[in-house]
Amino acid sequence: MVKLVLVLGDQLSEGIAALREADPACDVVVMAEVMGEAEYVPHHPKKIALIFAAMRKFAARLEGQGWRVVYTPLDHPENSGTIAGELLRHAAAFGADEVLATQPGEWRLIAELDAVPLRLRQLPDDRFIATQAEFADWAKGRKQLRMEWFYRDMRRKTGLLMVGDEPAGGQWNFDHENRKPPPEGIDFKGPMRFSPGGDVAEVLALVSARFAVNFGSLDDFWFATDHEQARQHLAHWVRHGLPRFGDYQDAMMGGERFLYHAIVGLYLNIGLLDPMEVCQAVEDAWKNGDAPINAAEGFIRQIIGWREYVRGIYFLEGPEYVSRNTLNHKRDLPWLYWGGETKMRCMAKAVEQTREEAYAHHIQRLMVTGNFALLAGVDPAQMHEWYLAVYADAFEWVEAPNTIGMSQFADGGIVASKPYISSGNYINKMSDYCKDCAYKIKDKTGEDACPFNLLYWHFLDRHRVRFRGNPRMANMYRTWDRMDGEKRETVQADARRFLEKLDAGEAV
Ligand code: FAD
Ligand code: DLZ
Ligand code: SF4
Repeated sequence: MVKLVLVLGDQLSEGIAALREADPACDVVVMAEVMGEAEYVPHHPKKIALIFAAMRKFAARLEGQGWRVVYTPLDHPENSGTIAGELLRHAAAFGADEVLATQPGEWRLIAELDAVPLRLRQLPDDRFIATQAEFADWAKGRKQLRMEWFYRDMRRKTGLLMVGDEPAGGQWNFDHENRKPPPEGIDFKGPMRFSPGGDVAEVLALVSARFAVNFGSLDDFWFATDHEQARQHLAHWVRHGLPRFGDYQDAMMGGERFLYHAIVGLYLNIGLLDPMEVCQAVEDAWKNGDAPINAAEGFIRQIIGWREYVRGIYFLEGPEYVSRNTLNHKRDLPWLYWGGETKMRCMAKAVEQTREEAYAHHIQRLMVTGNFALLAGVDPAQMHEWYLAVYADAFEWVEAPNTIGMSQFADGGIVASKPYISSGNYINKMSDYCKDCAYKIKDKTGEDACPFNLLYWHFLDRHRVRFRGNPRMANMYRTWDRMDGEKRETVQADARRFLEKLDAGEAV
């Protein structure tokens, strides 16, 4: 009997479990552009275009390999609008009674597939270094799920940057070398850009017509949309960007959107690149003397450490993880996240490039937009939806632990042992934003004081009961407690005034 083989928009890997299990001689691959997936959060138009264009090319690739593919474009007259609907429609058409799927990266869609009234098997997505069971075993009985310990196991498992049983370079982690402030100039011209060919242009026209109201610009679409292009992009970055990736990993510059970052998350997460292939390219560059160890280790840690770790957390913690709100933060997401006017240059720059590129790098996400939301007490669920919508690399399994856990501390400290908060000082040290900002970074109180300076103390003060005993935060509280009482009251009053303006929708 014919089986249907579901391939989702972020499962564009030839070796994906459902395809491995299927028989090209008789089974039918189902791929569908559906409003259900495109609309459940208001995805950035560039993200939708990337996924649709890459899906179309992947479908053609599978056909070239002899698969029978039924592909539903978004504007197909019989498009049912959901993945489940498309499976049912094609099951009836082909007389299929069984569906092979690879487990989606989101609980919502896992549940949707479970509810399809067909015999449907969800096979484990094994495009990762660690299985979900392996992560659960590692986590069992541990008081703290420290990424660093998990990462070391992944180094041993993959053999990446290992010399026998020892870490290459004599250390597991070179992070302390990867915190340089912004350099004078950047000698890397940024990611490889691909001009959209006819098929991609068609997708751009469709997305432009159907998602015109979504936040995000579709202009200058340059993403790779197939495996060959993604590999060219990777080779280009390994040669020109990797050598200084480590040094300036945390730096931020108003005129440089990409610095030395790899911009590979979007390709890895939809299957155009494979995590081991990416790490091996980086390890080879280090072995050949083309990249220093701090760059190679720093990068490989992100992929086999952080990326695998957050996936483990997502599946370990279950579907309700995304609604956690340990700090009971309730403020609505300020309009400035959708492009509303703001005088804060760091926020304006991060949001501007998010709108134009569907990209911001890690420190912009964590220490600018994430930090501001945490300090201001924004509802983490609304932050989660925002991050999931606006970044081309955003899929819930990777986005949610980063937002709910690492950035907003809404999981109570599973991912982060203390909240990632900072005053304006950190942003000033790591960026060139502050010198051209309407606010004064050195001012701690008053109309012109950097809002991060005000809100930092406001956060610590309002969460004193929870965090006072955290040894990693004791210094912060000592500094606050040593401050003159009148000054403390002024800081609090100024912070409250700032939040009132924010809530009133004023341009802050
Ligand atoms: P680089 O800086 O060049 O790093 C290389 C790769 O390492 C990334 O592509 C990614 O695959 C991996 N990586 C690095 N840090 C992390 C991390 N913390 N978690 C998982 N993988 C990591 N990453 C996503 O892939 N999708 C998301 O939806 C996402 N949402 C985030 C939300 C918040 C609030 C924060 C703080 C971080 C988020 N990240 C997310 C992690 C990180 O910011 C991005 O992976 C990175 O910015 C992507 O850019 P890049 O490809 O240039 O990465
Ligand atoms: C994100 C996304 C979008 C925008 N559109 C589609 C689509 O039309 N068809 C599809 O198969 N997948 C799409 N995706 C990816 C899914 O939402 C993704 O598989 C889940 O979020 C799980 O990671
Ligand atoms: Fe951001 Fe404050 Fe610096 Fe302005 S002064 S850019 S608000 S950190």
